[in-house]
Amino acid sequence: MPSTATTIGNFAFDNCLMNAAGVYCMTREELDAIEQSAAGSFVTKTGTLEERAGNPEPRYADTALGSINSMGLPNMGFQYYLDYVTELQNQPNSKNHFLSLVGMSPEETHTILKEIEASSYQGLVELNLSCPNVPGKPQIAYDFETTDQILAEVFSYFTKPLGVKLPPYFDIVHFDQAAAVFNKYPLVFVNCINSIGNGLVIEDEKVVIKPKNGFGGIGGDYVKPTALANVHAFYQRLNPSIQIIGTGGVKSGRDAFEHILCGASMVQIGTALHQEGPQVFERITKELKDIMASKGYNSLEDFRGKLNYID
Ligand code: RRO
Repeated sequence: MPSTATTIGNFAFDNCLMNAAGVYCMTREELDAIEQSAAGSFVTKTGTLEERAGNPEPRYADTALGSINSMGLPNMGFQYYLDYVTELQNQPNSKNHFLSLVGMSPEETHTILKEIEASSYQGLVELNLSCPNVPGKPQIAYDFETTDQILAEVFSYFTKPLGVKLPPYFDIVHFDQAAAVFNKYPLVFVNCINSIGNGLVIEDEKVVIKPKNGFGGIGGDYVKPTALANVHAFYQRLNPSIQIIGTGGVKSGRDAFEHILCGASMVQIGTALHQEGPQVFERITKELKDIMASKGYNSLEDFRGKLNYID
């Protein structure tokens, strides 16, 4: 039987599939459901310094080809999630986890990261540089200078394992510029991609979500080619010590296989998890193992990053 086990930094996971931040991760109850599922890990909803209610509803809609959301960073405050992952890490046989966070300003981000640094949490941390839905706040990682400044400051005091959640890039020059910034720092991983920001879905001559007159982050089938391109572009450009987490358009074993083929060490499921529930992990794990078995692959290392080109 092939294994879908993987590692990120010094952390081992029995399965490479997990939730994408924002889906099934707002409360302990939702996180528990992922913990009890076939997923190899969970990531918490991105936490801010203070609790946030987020944008007005309706703020998420499923569509035939995926989803659109403008949640607006609703969360219980980072301390809620920090307490939970710290509690779990002290339990025998607990999975390893990812704690996601961002401040509403660079100062707030540093305040949060300093508290995590001082805490007893020893797991992975994901800094979300790509929320597309807070009115008036651009996606941080589209501004390379600000991203560079934030990371320089962060690594002056932060010593725990840290990765970043990235927005999709759409230009080869931007892949080059972004990779040059990330390669300056001891990041453990980059996670590609967050939703494609500021799409618009219309039904019956009307937008389907309320915030920002219907503009929101796009996920699901629409985004898979963009996600695969970002995973592979960073796999080609980043120092080998910086691993890639692949997120975007995964609803089958084949989709997960393709992310790994592009270089992903772990694969996250967002829209499909929202639509299908935590059972999705068992189904996609089986589909991925079936594909691996049919090709004679026993582990992810047998095909990770080994995308074939046309001569
Ligand atoms: O909460 C959100 O609106 C949200 C966030 Br923080 C994010 O990173 N990505 C997204 O699609 N929605």
